[in-house]
Amino acid sequence: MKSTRVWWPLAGLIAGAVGLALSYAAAALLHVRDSPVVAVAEGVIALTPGPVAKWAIDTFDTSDKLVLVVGILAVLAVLFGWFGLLARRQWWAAVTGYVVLAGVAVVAVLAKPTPSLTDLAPVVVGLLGWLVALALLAEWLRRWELAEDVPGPADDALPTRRRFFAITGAMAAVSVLGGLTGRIAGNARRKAEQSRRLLRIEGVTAPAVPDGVAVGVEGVSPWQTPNDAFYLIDTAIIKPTVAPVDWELRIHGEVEREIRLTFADLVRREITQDWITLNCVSNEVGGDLVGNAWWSGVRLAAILAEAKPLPGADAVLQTSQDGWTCGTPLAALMDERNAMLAVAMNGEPLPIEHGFPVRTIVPGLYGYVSACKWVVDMEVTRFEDITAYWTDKGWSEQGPVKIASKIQVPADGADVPAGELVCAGVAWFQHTGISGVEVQLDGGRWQPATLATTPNADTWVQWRAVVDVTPGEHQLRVRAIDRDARTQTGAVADVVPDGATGWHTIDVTASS
Ligand SMILES: Nc1nc2c(c(=O)[nH]1)N[C@H]1C(S)=C(S)[C@@H](COP(=O)(O)O)O[C@H]1N2
Ligand SMILES: [Mo]
Repeated sequence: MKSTRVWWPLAGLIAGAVGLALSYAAAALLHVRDSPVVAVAEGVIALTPGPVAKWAIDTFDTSDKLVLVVGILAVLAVLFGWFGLLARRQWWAAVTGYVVLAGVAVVAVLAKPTPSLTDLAPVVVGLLGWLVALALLAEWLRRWELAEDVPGPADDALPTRRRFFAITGAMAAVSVLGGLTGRIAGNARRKAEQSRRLLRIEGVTAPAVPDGVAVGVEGVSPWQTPNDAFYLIDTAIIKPTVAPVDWELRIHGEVEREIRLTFADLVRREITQDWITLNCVSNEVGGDLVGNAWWSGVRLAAILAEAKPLPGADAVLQTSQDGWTCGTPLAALMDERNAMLAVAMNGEPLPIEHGFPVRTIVPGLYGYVSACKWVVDMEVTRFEDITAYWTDKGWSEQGPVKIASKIQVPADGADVPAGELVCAGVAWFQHTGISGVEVQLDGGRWQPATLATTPNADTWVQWRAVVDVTPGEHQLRVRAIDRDARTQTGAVADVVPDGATGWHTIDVTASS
């Protein structure tokens, strides 16, 4: 076997790294939000069928979407090695491989909302990087092979071998430099962070947690969820970084008057503020995809009234800067509830992850049909004429929240002392409100819990109850009652298509 043999896949791998690094640097320098690899990863997310998406939401922390990027890089590494092997005898096969990969990236980039020619430049740079790097490496590998073929002392091959290694080193350096350039130039995030830090919005006040909202049991979610503890759900790997000066919202479609709002236009209007609990349709019974914050923003009812929706319109198709969509009932945006274009969360400008500079918040609707982060477009339309991101994956067109309750203390599976056992947790049914919570021990009689207070019907409520447990194993259940005196159903439903139902049930072991 030729000693050059193992170097072909390595050359392919290094050429691959050069192309990726250069395209990453180009994306950063040209302010393209997604490098081609990230665009492909987001394309994979967009094409993921509903059941797989549900599994991924349950299985991974949503901030772990980088796993997908790493997976794509691993697949690429294998392909690059193979292309290197191919290049030895069939140069055109290797070139075809790179062109096909670039083609996949082009499709992913063009699938993004409002793609431009600039967005394609990183792909072109990457393809050129691959071809030039592989051509150079292959050239010197071939010379090395030829030198080895010449009969005589083996050291005849030494100069070409050295040359090949020098080029390999140079290519590796180019990859590292490209990567560093991308890191340093990719400062869109830093700029957005800076504009966020400097932003002061008149009328936004710090939250003051109302008296009496806590039952005072350790282990229950704090009534106000801090921003950095608030759950995160979105389809973006690289979060949109929109500076307020660059933000504009277009309201159009079936309206008498199209409206365009800049950030300055928006915050010049009257600011509304409220405590609102937001939750995700993908939250399992007992799950954590729910949080409560002090939201500040501008009421959508007033803005939409100025746009004057035409008779027959019943939906608003919202689109985010990264192309995510949701269909929201027009009525929920225009009735008396505090549906808003939110600009602040817990008294601070929205964190970038939560939709900076502007997102929608609608009390009483699941996030997937209402809470559009980085919102830039609202089309007044009809449900019969649209589909949206999650409805395309099998979720329901309408997503009113369902009544829910959970036990947080004691924890499921806990060992507890026998005797009087303090149980506590939260319950929510935004915009209808909770009037009671009941707990049940071992399938017995439902016992009323004590409720803390709430400032409105749009937030969760903490509850507390005491049950008497004998030594041994026990089962605890909770259910809530809404302000219209309807009791939460015990019928079990999956999160798909429109939210889970069933009583949260836990097991504990008591000992004396
Ligand atoms: N742009 C955008 N907005 C989005 C989503 C998204 O994927 N992209 N996910 C929605 C869903 S399913 C939920 S539950 C809420 C979650 O908001 P949070 O991440 O601020 O908690 O955002 C909604 N808004
Ligand atoms: Mo969600």
